[in-house]
Amino acid sequence: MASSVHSLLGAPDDHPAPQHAPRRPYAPTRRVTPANSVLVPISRVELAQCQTTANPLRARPNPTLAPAPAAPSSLPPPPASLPARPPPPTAAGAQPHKRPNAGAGFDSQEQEQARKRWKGNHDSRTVADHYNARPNTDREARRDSPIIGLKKFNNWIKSVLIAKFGRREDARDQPRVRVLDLGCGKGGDLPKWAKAGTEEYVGVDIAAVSVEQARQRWQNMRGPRFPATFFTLDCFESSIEEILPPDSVMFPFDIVSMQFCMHYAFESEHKVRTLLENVTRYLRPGGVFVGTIPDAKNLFDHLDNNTEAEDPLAFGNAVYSVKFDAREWPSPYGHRYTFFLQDAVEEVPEYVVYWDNFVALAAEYHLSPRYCADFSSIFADEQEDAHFAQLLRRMNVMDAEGNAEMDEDQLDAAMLYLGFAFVKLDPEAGDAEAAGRVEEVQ
Ligand code: GTG
Ligand code: SAH
Repeated sequence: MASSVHSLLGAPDDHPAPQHAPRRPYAPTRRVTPANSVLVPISRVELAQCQTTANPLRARPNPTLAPAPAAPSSLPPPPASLPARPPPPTAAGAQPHKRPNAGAGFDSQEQEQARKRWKGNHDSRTVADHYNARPNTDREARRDSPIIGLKKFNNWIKSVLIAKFGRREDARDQPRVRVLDLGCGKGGDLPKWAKAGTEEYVGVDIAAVSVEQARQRWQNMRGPRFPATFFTLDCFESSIEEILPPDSVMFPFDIVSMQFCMHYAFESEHKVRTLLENVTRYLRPGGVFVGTIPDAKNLFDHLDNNTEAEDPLAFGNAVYSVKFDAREWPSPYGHRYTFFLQDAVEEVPEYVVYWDNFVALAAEYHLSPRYCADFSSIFADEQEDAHFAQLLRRMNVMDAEGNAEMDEDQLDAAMLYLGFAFVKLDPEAGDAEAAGRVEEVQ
């Protein structure tokens, strides 16, 4: 281990390098920060990243794990093998948990509370560690992202969904909305919510470093800012009641948003039920739950069309890869695959969302499906709308000639997803659909 570190960094001065070892000049080719940044003190967020994340690249290989099967040649460099499934929990509470990824700015009492809220298992920790370790590139560096076209396209899709469902339809003279953004990440959707006329925003995420970055982005937002608060929580294990202060739930939320996040919950029914509790707990009747997830049908179509591949459980291209544990799974929960997306998601375990099962479960929480469309349909339909067509150009998803910034590989990765919206029904107001469902489950 030590020798490999030395060969990368050069030997330290008190241990002169042997004559035969040529010194390597320090000449990094892919700097993340400008060359003068060593003179800038480490930021609170960087410090939290160092303290709270496990860099998988630094992990020693586990000799007991079988080597990963060879990936098809078109895939990016083969990722490490899947993390082993955690052992089933025992009555004693199983393994010691790593501390929650408490971010910068927490005092020790807050850290203790965050620790108590941390009930995550192995896969949740992998997800949180991954997102905590993702660098917060500035807008300029973002332009060099190899998937910048895909990111812009995703942002256009989310803008469309927010414009369609993130406004109050029933209050023309008071159209402003209170938003709960579960899995808010670094707050990439804050500008979209600002455009949608948000009155108040609450962002929640399991990754404390991302939460802190979201808070900073909100503080740096230009123009009039809506009030916003940010919290760290595992939304699939703990109740938002634990974190939301009484004044922030005095009025219900109009919108709950969950972008590129919900699929992580489908590890177990318990997690999905906790998520649905959190979505609906403070959502007003008539309020909307809007989100984006991988489209299971699309995933399986890719898998089934992959007949030439060396590994029948894997597919992908130069920018992404998907590798299933198994093609068939006996339950609508826990059907796991590992997802890699260049410059966004590195080897993170995800779970298939069986849509019909989810709709049935959501009905128990008075959520009625209003919209479900894959990204290619959303694109085909909404680009017909003059406002959204203009937005495609303004957000640089397409140029004036109608050429997309995405290449074929990014396009394929982008089209794996779907967008959805549910409305919360009100059984007490005699809403027949909701009342029927409630009777069914009682
Ligand atoms: P990210 O984690 O780099 O965050 P942002 O910088 O906020 O995003 N994405 C994420 N996941 C989990 C998936 C997935 O599972 N599948 C697929 N296909 N895509 C996924 O990236 C998060 C983004 O990655 C998501 O939105 C998805 O598109 C994708 P980014 O999109 O780069 O920026 C969002 C907005 O924030 C842009 O309009 C920026 O201009 C704006 N912004 C505001 N302040 C800042 C700032 O300080 N820095 C940067 N970089 N952007 C800022
Ligand atoms: N919604 C943001 C971020 C998407 S990335 C956007 O669209 O840009 C997925 C996010 O889900 C990550 O920030 C990750 O930390 C969060 N997440 C995953 N599991 C979670 C959980 N159990 N509770 C809360 N957030 C979770």
